[in-house]
Amino acid sequence: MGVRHYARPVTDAIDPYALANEAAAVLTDRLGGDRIDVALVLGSGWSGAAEGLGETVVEIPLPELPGFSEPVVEGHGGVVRVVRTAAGRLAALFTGRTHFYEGKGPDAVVHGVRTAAAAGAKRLVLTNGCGGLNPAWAPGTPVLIRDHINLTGATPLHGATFIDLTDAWSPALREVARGVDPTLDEGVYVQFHGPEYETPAEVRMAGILGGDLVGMSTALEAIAAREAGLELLGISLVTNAAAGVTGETLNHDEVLEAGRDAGARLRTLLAGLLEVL
Ligand code: 8IG
Repeated sequence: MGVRHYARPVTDAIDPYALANEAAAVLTDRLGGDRIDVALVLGSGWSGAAEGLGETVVEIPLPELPGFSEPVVEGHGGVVRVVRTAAGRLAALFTGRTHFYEGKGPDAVVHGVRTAAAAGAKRLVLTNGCGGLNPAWAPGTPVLIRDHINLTGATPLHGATFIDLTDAWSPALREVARGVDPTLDEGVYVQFHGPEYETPAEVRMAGILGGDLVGMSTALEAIAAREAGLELLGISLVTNAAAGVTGETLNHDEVLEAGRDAGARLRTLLAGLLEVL
């Protein structure tokens, strides 16, 4: 390991990787020294899907771990719950994520991912709520992320860290997911800065660029996950047709509602995944 050089100054003078190690140390300490096997980040509409995934070992409010702050979006829980899965593995479920639009920077956005990796996770499931470009995806439809387009202009990487993103979204894990639910479609996720939803023209642009799903998370986390060597699976819950696709207007309530309506399907999907991940 050489000295890490920063292209951007870490303004709070804290090494984000060291901070993730600290958070992981607190987490594994609470697990009696055990390390986790897999981590899941539960996005908009997904928190209900985390029920019944295993026996809770510990549940820690994220602000109790170094480097995390209180999430700002209603419907985001802000805890890490570690469950023992039916397969006997330890899964860390993160509810409540820090979004790029909060302005705390990419390191804050990916802190949970780095913490999960530092706590021993080898596999990561990123979920989100998003807008769908395909009119066939009714609100409440989960879609596997095949690839992403990062339109934030930002990266969680520091310096000349060249990370390969070919197959960043593991084809093998997508195959596993389709084994659990053969009806799952795939799509390309486009991360916008947010917090405003897209204009219809921006949604058309995303489609021209090859996107199928539009959202405000996940791509930056995916980059950090690949830097950390995590095997990555992504599932987007289409909570609304993207702006202009149907002519309906968008609001956050329908996001929460789509999650509630899709709850049973998402729970079954995550439970099935955790039997094999
Ligand atoms: I939930 O339509 C959810 N999140 N950018 N666009 C973007 N983010 C979203 C959307 C959407 N729906």
